[in-house]
Amino acid sequence: MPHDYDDSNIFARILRGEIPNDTVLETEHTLAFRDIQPKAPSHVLVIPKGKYVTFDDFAENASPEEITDFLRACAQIAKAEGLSTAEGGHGFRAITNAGSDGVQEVPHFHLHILGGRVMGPMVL
Ligand code: IU
Repeated sequence: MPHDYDDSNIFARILRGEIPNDTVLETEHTLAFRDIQPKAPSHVLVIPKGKYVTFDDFAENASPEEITDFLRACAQIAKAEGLSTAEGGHGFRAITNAGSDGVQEVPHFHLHILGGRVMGPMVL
């Protein structure tokens, strides 16, 4: 079944410039901004500019260029936020919620990058 993209979702509106955001990084295919309700000292949402609903939609349907751009942007953010273990940081958690069982609130694929404190065990 194809993924139905809802053009009125809040991240689509951010991408169209209709709603302000606290941008951390923008590349050709990717936008990253601070979560408005941060769950950690560093809480960045990374989204592709393309219209992908979930992680699996993105992984299946995005171009290799979009996927590489997205992943490299994530690594750049971890570094810039001081979280990269390769740069002396203490690491981070990267998570994505997909669909109703994943409790995804915004139907535009996004990765949460969380860091700046010990995250603790995964809570299910
Ligand atoms: P989720 O994975 O879809 O559940 O996460 C959505 C996130 O988007 C959540 O952490 C919200 O705080 C965040 N968010 C935001 O940063 N800006 C907004 O305008 C809205 C939600 I609505």
